[in-house]
Amino acid sequence: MKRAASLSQLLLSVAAAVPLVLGTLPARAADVTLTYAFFAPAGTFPGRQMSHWAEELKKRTNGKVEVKLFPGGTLLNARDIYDGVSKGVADIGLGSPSYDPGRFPLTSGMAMPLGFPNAVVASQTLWAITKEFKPKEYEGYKIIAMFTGEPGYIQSRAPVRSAADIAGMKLRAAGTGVPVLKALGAAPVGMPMPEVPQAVQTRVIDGTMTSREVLQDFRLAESLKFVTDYPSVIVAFAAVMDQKRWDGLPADVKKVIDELADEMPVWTGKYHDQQNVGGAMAWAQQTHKLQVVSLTPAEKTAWDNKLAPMVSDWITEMNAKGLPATRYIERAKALRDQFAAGK
Ligand code: DTR
Repeated sequence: MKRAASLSQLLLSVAAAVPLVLGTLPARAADVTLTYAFFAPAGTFPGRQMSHWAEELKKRTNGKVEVKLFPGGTLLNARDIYDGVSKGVADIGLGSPSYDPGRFPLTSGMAMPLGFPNAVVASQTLWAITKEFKPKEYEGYKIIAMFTGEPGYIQSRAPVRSAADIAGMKLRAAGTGVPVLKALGAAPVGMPMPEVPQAVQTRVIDGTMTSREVLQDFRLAESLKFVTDYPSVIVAFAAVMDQKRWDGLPADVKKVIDELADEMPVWTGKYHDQQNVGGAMAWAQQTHKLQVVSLTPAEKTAWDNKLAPMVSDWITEMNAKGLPATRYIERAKALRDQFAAGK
Protein backbone atom coordinates (compact mmCIF):
# COMPACT_ATOMS: atom_id res chain seq x y z
CA MET A 1 0.00 0.00 0.00
CA LYS A 2 2.73 2.37 1.06
CA ARG A 3 4.72 1.70 -2.09
CA ALA A 4 1.69 2.14 -4.31
CA ALA A 5 0.90 5.47 -2.68
CA SER A 6 4.36 6.80 -3.21
CA LEU A 7 4.41 5.59 -6.80
CA SER A 8 1.17 7.42 -7.58
CA GLN A 9 2.48 10.49 -5.80
CA LEU A 10 5.55 10.34 -7.97
CA LEU A 11 3.44 10.01 -11.13
CA LEU A 12 1.29 12.91 -10.02
CA SER A 13 4.25 15.17 -9.49
CA VAL A 14 5.68 14.19 -12.88
CA ALA A 15 2.34 14.88 -14.54
CA ALA A 16 2.14 18.25 -12.83
CA ALA A 17 5.65 19.13 -13.97
CA VAL A 18 5.08 18.29 -17.65
CA PRO A 19 3.10 21.40 -18.55
CA LEU A 20 5.68 23.54 -16.80
CA VAL A 21 8.45 21.90 -18.77
CA LEU A 22 6.54 22.28 -22.01
CA GLY A 23 5.44 25.77 -21.08
CA THR A 24 1.77 24.98 -21.80
CA LEU A 25 -1.37 24.87 -19.79
CA PRO A 26 -2.41 21.43 -18.65
CA ALA A 27 -4.66 19.88 -21.30
CA ARG A 28 -8.00 19.61 -19.60
CA ALA A 29 -10.29 16.66 -19.93
CA ALA A 30 -13.81 17.76 -20.79
CA ASP A 31 -16.05 18.24 -17.74
CA VAL A 32 -19.18 17.67 -19.76
CA THR A 33 -19.70 15.23 -22.62
CA LEU A 34 -22.82 15.52 -24.75
CA THR A 35 -24.01 13.07 -27.39
CA TYR A 36 -25.73 14.66 -30.38
CA ALA A 37 -27.79 12.65 -32.88
CA PHE A 38 -28.96 13.65 -36.37
CA PHE A 39 -30.89 11.56 -38.87
CA ALA A 40 -29.09 12.55 -42.10
CA PRO A 41 -25.45 12.57 -43.27
CA ALA A 42 -22.81 14.86 -41.75
CA GLY A 43 -22.12 16.59 -45.08
CA THR A 44 -25.66 17.92 -45.50
CA PHE A 45 -26.38 21.47 -44.36
CA PRO A 46 -28.03 20.50 -41.05
CA GLY A 47 -25.04 18.20 -40.46
CA ARG A 48 -22.67 21.11 -41.09
CA GLN A 49 -24.62 23.18 -38.60
CA MET A 50 -24.26 20.41 -36.05
CA SER A 51 -20.47 20.15 -36.33
CA HIS A 52 -20.05 23.94 -36.41
CA TRP A 53 -22.10 24.17 -33.20
CA ALA A 54 -20.05 21.45 -31.52
CA GLU A 55 -16.73 23.11 -32.44
CA GLU A 56 -17.90 26.52 -31.27
CA LEU A 57 -19.18 25.13 -27.99
CA LYS A 58 -15.87 23.43 -27.31
CA LYS A 59 -13.92 26.55 -28.23
CA ARG A 60 -16.05 28.97 -26.24
CA THR A 61 -15.99 26.79 -23.12
CA ASN A 62 -12.21 26.31 -23.38
CA GLY A 63 -12.58 22.61 -23.88
CA LYS A 64 -14.94 22.14 -20.98
CA VAL A 65 -17.59 20.58 -23.22
CA GLU A 66 -16.96 17.73 -25.62
CA VAL A 67 -19.72 16.88 -28.10
CA LYS A 68 -19.86 13.42 -29.64
CA LEU A 69 -21.64 13.57 -32.98
CA PHE A 70 -23.81 10.77 -34.35
CA PRO A 71 -25.02 11.87 -37.80
CA GLY A 72 -26.50 9.68 -40.51
CA GLY A 73 -29.10 8.05 -38.27
CA THR A 74 -26.37 6.06 -36.48
CA LEU A 75 -28.02 6.66 -33.11
CA LEU A 76 -31.53 7.88 -33.94
CA ASN A 77 -33.41 8.15 -37.21
CA ALA A 78 -35.81 10.82 -38.47
CA ARG A 79 -38.86 9.25 -36.87
CA ASP A 80 -37.47 8.79 -33.37
CA ILE A 81 -35.18 11.75 -32.75
CA TYR A 82 -37.45 13.55 -30.27
CA ASP A 83 -38.57 10.47 -28.34
CA GLY A 84 -34.96 9.29 -28.31
CA VAL A 85 -33.90 12.49 -26.58
CA SER A 86 -36.67 12.12 -23.98
CA LYS A 87 -35.53 8.57 -23.31
CA GLY A 88 -31.90 9.64 -22.96
CA VAL A 89 -30.64 7.71 -26.02
CA ALA A 90 -28.90 10.95 -27.01
CA ASP A 91 -28.43 14.18 -25.04
CA ILE A 92 -29.25 16.28 -28.09
CA GLY A 93 -31.25 15.43 -31.19
CA LEU A 94 -31.56 17.39 -34.42
CA GLY A 95 -34.87 16.59 -36.04
CA SER A 96 -37.47 18.21 -38.23
CA PRO A 97 -40.76 19.28 -36.60
CA SER A 98 -42.08 19.54 -40.17
CA TYR A 99 -41.93 15.74 -40.41
CA ASP A 100 -44.58 15.46 -37.72
CA PRO A 101 -47.07 18.34 -37.93
CA GLY A 102 -49.45 16.50 -35.57
CA ARG A 103 -46.86 16.65 -32.83
CA PHE A 104 -45.66 20.18 -33.65
CA PRO A 105 -48.92 21.87 -34.71
CA LEU A 106 -48.02 25.50 -34.09
CA THR A 107 -44.63 25.19 -35.79
CA SER A 108 -46.44 23.77 -38.84
CA GLY A 109 -47.72 27.32 -39.41
CA MET A 110 -44.21 28.26 -40.50
CA ALA A 111 -44.59 25.78 -43.36
CA MET A 112 -47.64 27.53 -44.76
CA PRO A 113 -47.13 29.28 -48.11
CA LEU A 114 -46.01 32.57 -46.59
CA GLY A 115 -43.49 33.54 -49.24
CA PHE A 116 -40.24 33.35 -47.31
CA PRO A 117 -37.54 34.64 -49.66
CA ASN A 118 -34.68 32.46 -48.42
CA ALA A 119 -33.32 30.36 -45.55
CA VAL A 120 -31.79 33.28 -43.66
CA VAL A 121 -35.10 35.11 -43.35
CA ALA A 122 -37.15 31.98 -42.67
CA SER A 123 -34.65 30.71 -40.07
CA GLN A 124 -34.58 34.02 -38.21
CA THR A 125 -38.37 34.12 -38.29
CA LEU A 126 -38.67 30.55 -36.99
CA TRP A 127 -36.36 31.24 -34.06
CA ALA A 128 -37.89 34.61 -33.17
CA ILE A 129 -41.47 33.33 -33.34
CA THR A 130 -40.63 30.26 -31.28
CA LYS A 131 -39.08 32.40 -28.55
CA GLU A 132 -42.12 34.66 -28.65
CA PHE A 133 -44.85 31.97 -28.55
CA LYS A 134 -43.00 29.28 -26.56
CA PRO A 135 -45.19 26.57 -28.16
CA LYS A 136 -46.35 23.87 -25.75
CA GLU A 137 -45.24 21.24 -28.25
CA TYR A 138 -41.64 21.73 -27.03
CA GLU A 139 -42.52 21.15 -23.39
CA GLY A 140 -39.93 18.91 -21.75
CA TYR A 141 -37.25 20.11 -24.18
CA LYS A 142 -34.73 22.90 -24.28
CA ILE A 143 -34.32 24.13 -27.85
CA ILE A 144 -30.66 24.70 -28.62
CA ALA A 145 -30.85 25.52 -32.36
CA MET A 146 -33.47 26.22 -35.00
CA PHE A 147 -33.26 26.90 -38.69
CA THR A 148 -34.90 26.10 -42.01
CA GLY A 149 -33.83 25.40 -45.56
CA GLU A 150 -34.86 27.60 -48.46
CA PRO A 151 -38.49 27.24 -49.64
CA GLY A 152 -38.89 23.89 -51.41
CA TYR A 153 -38.94 23.42 -55.18
CA ILE A 154 -40.44 20.54 -57.16
CA GLN A 155 -37.55 18.36 -58.40
CA SER A 156 -38.79 15.70 -60.75
CA ARG A 157 -37.95 13.02 -63.28
CA ALA A 158 -40.29 14.56 -65.88
CA PRO A 159 -40.69 18.32 -66.33
CA VAL A 160 -43.50 20.03 -64.41
CA ARG A 161 -44.65 23.07 -66.38
CA SER A 162 -48.30 23.19 -65.46
CA ALA A 163 -51.02 21.91 -63.18
CA ALA A 164 -51.74 19.33 -65.90
CA ASP A 165 -48.17 17.95 -65.63
CA ILE A 166 -48.43 17.64 -61.87
CA ALA A 167 -51.83 15.91 -61.84
CA GLY A 168 -51.49 12.55 -60.13
CA MET A 169 -47.69 12.71 -60.00
CA LYS A 170 -46.20 10.83 -57.03
CA LEU A 171 -44.30 13.58 -55.30
CA ARG A 172 -42.71 13.44 -51.89
CA ALA A 173 -42.42 16.19 -49.28
CA ALA A 174 -41.92 16.59 -45.55
CA GLY A 175 -45.24 16.10 -43.71
CA THR A 176 -46.00 19.82 -43.78
CA GLY A 177 -45.49 19.94 -47.56
CA VAL A 178 -48.08 17.25 -48.24
CA PRO A 179 -51.10 19.63 -48.24
CA VAL A 180 -49.24 21.91 -50.66
CA LEU A 181 -48.67 19.08 -53.14
CA LYS A 182 -52.25 17.95 -52.70
CA ALA A 183 -53.57 21.44 -53.41
CA LEU A 184 -51.46 21.49 -56.58
CA GLY A 185 -53.05 18.22 -57.70
CA ALA A 186 -50.20 15.76 -57.11
CA ALA A 187 -50.43 12.38 -55.35
CA PRO A 188 -48.32 13.35 -52.34
CA VAL A 189 -46.26 11.14 -50.04
CA GLY A 190 -44.79 12.31 -46.72
CA MET A 191 -41.35 10.80 -46.17
CA PRO A 192 -38.12 11.72 -44.35
CA MET A 193 -35.33 12.93 -46.62
CA PRO A 194 -32.90 10.01 -46.14
CA GLU A 195 -35.50 7.63 -47.63
CA VAL A 196 -35.87 9.70 -50.81
CA PRO A 197 -32.92 8.44 -52.92
CA GLN A 198 -34.11 4.86 -52.78
CA ALA A 199 -37.74 5.82 -53.33
CA VAL A 200 -36.65 7.71 -56.46
CA GLN A 201 -34.57 4.79 -57.68
CA THR A 202 -37.34 2.26 -57.20
CA ARG A 203 -39.82 4.72 -58.75
CA VAL A 204 -42.01 4.75 -55.67
CA ILE A 205 -41.93 8.51 -56.25
CA ASP A 206 -41.49 10.66 -59.37
CA GLY A 207 -39.84 13.47 -57.51
CA THR A 208 -39.67 15.51 -54.34
CA MET A 209 -40.41 19.03 -53.16
CA THR A 210 -37.68 20.38 -50.94
CA SER A 211 -34.64 22.66 -50.88
CA ARG A 212 -32.51 22.25 -54.00
CA GLU A 213 -29.15 21.29 -52.47
CA VAL A 214 -30.43 17.71 -52.13
CA LEU A 215 -29.82 17.35 -55.88
CA GLN A 216 -26.14 17.11 -55.00
CA ASP A 217 -26.05 16.18 -51.34
CA PHE A 218 -28.29 13.15 -51.90
CA ARG A 219 -27.21 12.67 -55.56
CA LEU A 220 -30.79 13.09 -56.73
CA ALA A 221 -29.74 14.91 -59.93
CA GLU A 222 -28.70 11.53 -61.30
CA SER A 223 -32.42 10.77 -61.75
CA LEU A 224 -34.27 14.04 -61.18
CA LYS A 225 -33.35 16.31 -64.09
CA PHE A 226 -35.96 19.04 -63.69
CA VAL A 227 -36.54 21.78 -61.13
CA THR A 228 -39.69 23.84 -61.42
CA ASP A 229 -38.98 27.45 -60.60
CA TYR A 230 -41.72 27.86 -58.02
CA PRO A 231 -40.48 28.33 -54.44
CA SER A 232 -43.09 26.89 -52.08
CA VAL A 233 -42.80 26.16 -48.36
CA ILE A 234 -39.94 25.76 -45.92
CA VAL A 235 -39.05 22.80 -43.71
CA ALA A 236 -38.24 23.54 -40.05
CA PHE A 237 -35.39 21.98 -38.08
CA ALA A 238 -35.05 22.01 -34.30
CA ALA A 239 -32.21 20.63 -32.20
CA VAL A 240 -33.35 19.90 -28.67
CA MET A 241 -32.03 18.65 -25.36
CA ASP A 242 -34.08 17.01 -22.66
CA GLN A 243 -35.09 19.74 -20.20
CA LYS A 244 -33.78 17.87 -17.15
CA ARG A 245 -30.44 17.23 -18.81
CA TRP A 246 -30.29 20.94 -19.62
CA ASP A 247 -31.20 21.95 -16.06
CA GLY A 248 -28.19 19.99 -14.77
CA LEU A 249 -25.62 21.76 -16.97
CA PRO A 250 -23.21 24.31 -15.43
CA ALA A 251 -24.37 27.93 -15.77
CA ASP A 252 -21.39 29.00 -17.89
CA VAL A 253 -22.06 26.19 -20.39
CA LYS A 254 -25.75 27.12 -20.58
CA LYS A 255 -24.77 30.69 -21.32
CA VAL A 256 -22.64 29.67 -24.31
CA ILE A 257 -25.37 27.36 -25.64
CA ASP A 258 -27.93 30.17 -25.42
CA GLU A 259 -25.54 32.51 -27.21
CA LEU A 260 -25.08 29.93 -29.99
CA ALA A 261 -28.84 29.40 -30.28
CA ASP A 262 -29.20 33.04 -31.28
CA GLU A 263 -26.44 32.70 -33.89
CA MET A 264 -27.44 29.42 -35.54
CA PRO A 265 -30.34 30.68 -37.70
CA VAL A 266 -28.19 33.19 -39.56
CA TRP A 267 -25.09 30.99 -39.69
CA THR A 268 -27.00 28.04 -41.11
CA GLY A 269 -29.23 30.11 -43.39
CA LYS A 270 -26.22 31.87 -44.91
CA TYR A 271 -24.31 28.66 -45.45
CA HIS A 272 -27.35 27.08 -47.06
CA ASP A 273 -28.40 30.04 -49.24
CA GLN A 274 -24.93 31.17 -50.31
CA GLN A 275 -22.82 28.02 -50.72
CA ASN A 276 -24.91 24.92 -50.41
CA VAL A 277 -27.84 25.56 -52.79
CA GLY A 278 -25.92 27.59 -55.37
CA GLY A 279 -23.09 25.06 -55.49
CA ALA A 280 -25.48 22.15 -55.84
CA MET A 281 -27.46 23.79 -58.65
CA ALA A 282 -24.30 24.61 -60.62
CA TRP A 283 -23.03 21.04 -60.13
CA ALA A 284 -26.35 19.50 -61.17
CA GLN A 285 -26.59 21.71 -64.26
CA GLN A 286 -23.02 20.98 -65.35
CA THR A 287 -22.76 17.33 -64.38
CA HIS A 288 -26.29 16.07 -64.88
CA LYS A 289 -27.80 18.54 -67.34
CA LEU A 290 -30.38 19.62 -64.83
CA GLN A 291 -32.95 21.98 -66.34
CA VAL A 292 -34.84 24.74 -64.61
CA VAL A 293 -38.44 24.90 -65.77
CA SER A 294 -40.25 28.26 -65.61
CA LEU A 295 -43.98 28.69 -65.14
CA THR A 296 -45.83 31.16 -67.35
CA PRO A 297 -47.22 34.11 -65.36
CA ALA A 298 -50.75 32.75 -65.83
CA GLU A 299 -49.71 29.33 -64.55
CA LYS A 300 -47.95 30.85 -61.56
CA THR A 301 -51.07 32.82 -60.66
CA ALA A 302 -53.15 29.65 -60.95
CA TRP A 303 -50.77 27.84 -58.55
CA ASP A 304 -50.80 30.77 -56.11
CA ASN A 305 -54.60 30.68 -56.16
CA LYS A 306 -54.65 26.96 -55.39
CA LEU A 307 -52.43 27.51 -52.34
CA ALA A 308 -54.09 30.69 -51.08
CA PRO A 309 -56.86 29.03 -49.02
CA MET A 310 -54.32 26.90 -47.13
CA VAL A 311 -53.40 29.62 -44.69
CA SER A 312 -56.94 30.49 -43.63
CA ASP A 313 -57.85 26.77 -43.45
CA TRP A 314 -54.85 26.19 -41.18
CA ILE A 315 -55.81 29.14 -38.98
CA THR A 316 -59.36 27.81 -38.60
CA GLU A 317 -58.16 24.30 -37.80
CA MET A 318 -55.56 25.39 -35.25
CA ASN A 319 -57.76 28.01 -33.59
CA ALA A 320 -60.31 25.23 -33.06
CA LYS A 321 -57.58 23.33 -31.20
CA GLY A 322 -57.11 26.31 -28.92
CA LEU A 323 -53.82 27.42 -30.49
CA PRO A 324 -53.06 31.12 -31.10
CA ALA A 325 -53.01 30.54 -34.85
CA THR A 326 -54.27 33.92 -36.07
CA ARG A 327 -51.61 35.78 -34.14
CA TYR A 328 -48.94 33.25 -35.09
CA ILE A 329 -49.44 33.86 -38.80
CA GLU A 330 -49.64 37.63 -38.30
CA ARG A 331 -46.34 37.58 -36.44
CA ALA A 332 -44.71 35.20 -38.94
CA LYS A 333 -45.50 37.65 -41.73
CA ALA A 334 -44.35 40.69 -39.73
CA LEU A 335 -41.09 39.00 -38.71
CA ARG A 336 -40.55 37.81 -42.30
CA ASP A 337 -40.79 41.42 -43.51
CA GLN A 338 -38.64 42.73 -40.70
CA PHE A 339 -35.82 40.23 -41.33
CA ALA A 340 -36.14 40.57 -45.11
CA ALA A 341 -35.56 44.30 -44.67
CA GLY A 342 -32.39 43.42 -42.76
CA LYS A 343 -33.67 44.71 -39.42
N1 DTR B 1 -36.12 19.99 -46.42
C1 DTR B 1 -36.29 18.76 -45.69
C2 DTR B 1 -35.17 17.97 -45.68
C3 DTR B 1 -33.91 18.34 -46.06
C4 DTR B 1 -33.39 19.17 -47.01
N2 DTR B 1 -32.06 19.01 -46.97
C5 DTR B 1 -31.76 18.13 -46.03
C6 DTR B 1 -30.56 17.62 -45.62
C7 DTR B 1 -30.56 16.72 -44.61
C8 DTR B 1 -31.70 16.30 -44.00
C9 DTR B 1 -32.89 16.78 -44.39
C10 DTR B 1 -32.89 17.69 -45.42
C11 DTR B 1 -37.25 17.82 -46.31
O1 DTR B 1 -37.84 18.14 -47.33
O2 DTR B 1 -37.39 16.76 -45.75
